[in-house]
Amino acid sequence: PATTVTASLDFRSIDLRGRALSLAELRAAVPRAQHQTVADAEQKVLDIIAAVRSRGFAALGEFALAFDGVEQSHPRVPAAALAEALDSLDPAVRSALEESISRARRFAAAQRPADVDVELGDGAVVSQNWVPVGRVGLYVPGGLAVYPSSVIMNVVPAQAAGVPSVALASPPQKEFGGLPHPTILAAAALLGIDEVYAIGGAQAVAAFAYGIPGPGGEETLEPVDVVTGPGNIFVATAKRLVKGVVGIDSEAGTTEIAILADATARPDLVAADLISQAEHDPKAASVLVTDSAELAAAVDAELKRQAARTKHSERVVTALSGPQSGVVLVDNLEQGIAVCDAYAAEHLEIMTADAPAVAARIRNAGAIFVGDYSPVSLGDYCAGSNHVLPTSGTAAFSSGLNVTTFLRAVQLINYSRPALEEVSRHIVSLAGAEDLPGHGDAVTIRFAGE
Ligand code: HSO
Ligand code: ZN
Repeated sequence: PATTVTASLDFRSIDLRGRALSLAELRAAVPRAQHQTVADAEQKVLDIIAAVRSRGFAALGEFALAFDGVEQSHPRVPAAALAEALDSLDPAVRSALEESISRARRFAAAQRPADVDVELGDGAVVSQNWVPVGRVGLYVPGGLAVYPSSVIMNVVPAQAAGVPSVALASPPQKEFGGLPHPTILAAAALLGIDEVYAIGGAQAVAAFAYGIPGPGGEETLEPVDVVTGPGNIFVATAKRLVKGVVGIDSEAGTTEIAILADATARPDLVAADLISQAEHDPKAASVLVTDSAELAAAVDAELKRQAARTKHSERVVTALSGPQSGVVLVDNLEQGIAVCDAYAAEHLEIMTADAPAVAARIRNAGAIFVGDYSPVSLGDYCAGSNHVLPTSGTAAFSSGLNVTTFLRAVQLINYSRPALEEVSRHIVSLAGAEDLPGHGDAVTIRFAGE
């Protein structure tokens, strides 16, 4: 019953007031989950990768039987199954997905960086062109968390980047006749993805990274250049192991929300937003940073009230009571900003007076949600922004999924004869200084005999 659950809600408090802390001390002070080690998963995943590489589709069939309980002759999802999933999609969900796709596409299209041409001297032209990768493989988890919204978040920036080939894999589901979950298939169909496979976890990552060679058609699964998508520990380990063979997006960890709020914030909204991300996982992190002890107390009361009523109460209470969650009390907004930068949240909400001005002062966050009407759930589904964001403090050096994830900056060098001649003596000098005279000769040979 709800009362027992909320009685045990313990949103811990970390009081940093009156303390001048270095960055290292701040990082140690903010609530943060302990990372589990992946050593266990590693050997299993290495075996899976080796099996997929040596025995291809036959190995995939064995894994489908062993892990998913499904007899599978071939993992490719037939076009008719994609069309059928779209036809049977609930109309309200379909129109929500369409709105989400349309906003994400408009924003992604605008992200494409401009190519540049610079003439550094007469006839000395260097350019930088943004070129999409050739092929992307997206893994979508099955099981408990079925997130068609994540299909959109992964596919839209790849398509906007101009990636010519996008494939998707999701585990075969026994209850859906060995196909991936129908809402995943429907989302793929809405996005115009027709290459979909019923392959689970680490074996999907392996199949994408190395491809499955064959004579062509369905007997071949072409390798990709980039693998993206969330997943469990096996998927994360597989992505880490194939990194370098292919590019990967960041290893998405358990979701996090931090809220920077002052006395002007509404405790009911703060609590609802902390709960919304705690709902994902008992290990999810919900952190409030505030200079108002009154707000902290009011949010604590609201959390107890709302957590008792929410559908996934137990999971929410566990997440809010964990060592990864809590309220951080600070002296003022200045210190609050320093705490938020040290924490580098996946999602950071600003609920203060003049929220846009405060948001402008934040350096580290995966995405920043400004003011009372920009909750994280908006960004999860329908803002137009991307919900695949760096977690566990990695926002300090990395970005969420966006169009540039799927682009490379290729530089072009195009000098004329006189333009090369103008810098030739510098090349010869530097080649000499590096004891690489062949480098200099490769220039002077072009002007020999004059
Ligand atoms: N908040 C999650 C994304 C998500 N929420 C998917 C709902 N569905 C990580 O950013
Ligand atoms: Zn979410």
